[in-house]
Amino acid sequence: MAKNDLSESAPKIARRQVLQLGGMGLSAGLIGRALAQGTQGSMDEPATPWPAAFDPRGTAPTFPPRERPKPGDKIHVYDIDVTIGIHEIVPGVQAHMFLFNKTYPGPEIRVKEGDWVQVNLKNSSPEFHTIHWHGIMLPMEMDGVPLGTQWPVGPDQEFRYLWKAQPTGTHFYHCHVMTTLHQQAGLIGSLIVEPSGPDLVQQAFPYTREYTLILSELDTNFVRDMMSEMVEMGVQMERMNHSPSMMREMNGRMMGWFKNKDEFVKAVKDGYIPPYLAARTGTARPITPNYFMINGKSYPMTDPVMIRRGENIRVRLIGGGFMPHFMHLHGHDFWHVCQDGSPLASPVRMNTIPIFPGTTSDIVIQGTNPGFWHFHDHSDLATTNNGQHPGGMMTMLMYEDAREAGIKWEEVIAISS
Ligand SMILES: [Cu+2]
Repeated sequence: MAKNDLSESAPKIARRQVLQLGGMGLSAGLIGRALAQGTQGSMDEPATPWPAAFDPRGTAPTFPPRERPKPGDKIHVYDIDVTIGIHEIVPGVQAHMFLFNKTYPGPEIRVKEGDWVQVNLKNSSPEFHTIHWHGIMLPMEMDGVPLGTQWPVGPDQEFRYLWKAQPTGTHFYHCHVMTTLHQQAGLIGSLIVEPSGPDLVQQAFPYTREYTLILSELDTNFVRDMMSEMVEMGVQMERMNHSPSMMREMNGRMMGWFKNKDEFVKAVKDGYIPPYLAARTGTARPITPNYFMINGKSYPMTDPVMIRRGENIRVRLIGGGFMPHFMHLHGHDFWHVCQDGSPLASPVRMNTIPIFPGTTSDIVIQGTNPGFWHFHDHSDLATTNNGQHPGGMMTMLMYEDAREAGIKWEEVIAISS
């Protein structure tokens, strides 16, 4: 059984001194031995001193964002197709959603820092889309903001994104058109930029497995209403395509976009009803999420996070929705090691981590307490499915070697049921 040495301070001080003197070669040997002896469970310190120092000058891009690929540069090419499809959140609950390559979340993009990424976005849906590369330092034209830095990509159109992967860390990508529908209803995926040099997290907490958890939420009623409205609008637009006068009327007013504020104010005075006023469609109402998901699934359909005694695992948490979530792990503390991709100046020990919309946090969980442990949003609304507990943004940290550690889950189940 793994030895928990949280309360023993003297041996750890000695170990830190040895590590600092010995450098990486020696520390790797020690880590191996510590694993073999099952003493890796100490939470007090990383395996090596945290190498990241606070550097106030350090936010400049490593590579010039506006440079172009040179002959011989490695380019990763991804084809991403947007369609409308059906996604199942839990058995019996399906929603029509926009999908990147027919999956929710979309396919993971994982490259090394400094590699070129080319994404061929194809729009096979009847709506407009773009892709915003959240956290990436790239040329403005590749940033994916509709009518800000690019024309939205219309039905049957294609757009090629090209950028160099930087900075290192956990990021994500999402459609930037009407995000309350398009991002909520499916268009999101993880984007991992691995360091080209040493991985600071790996050095400090040698980890053997990693997991990416995209946190999001969805109002199935809102999405259903908006999707039906969209299909209806598509029919109208098809008619408009054959009517020059209607096209003129809509010019500059598509999706609530105007050239400037004055024009918008004047239009409202002249009778234009903005979409946020209920009178426009009769369906406008606040969004009330009723499903809370990890990688597109609600509990009990979420995937468990697996660990073994003495193992370090890295968990990348992505705030992919529009609500904050507070991920709490039972029976353990963990280390918060990266925020928005970058290593913290010093790892922070915690048991509940807030994940705000648009942020990413990397944590390292250490296998110090064998068993089966809840890992969930501590904001209770988010642990429901349509108001019913348990459900939602919840998963389990499961020790693969729990039985060897003497945990008899049959007995636990017998006691609790
Ligand atoms: Cu979109």
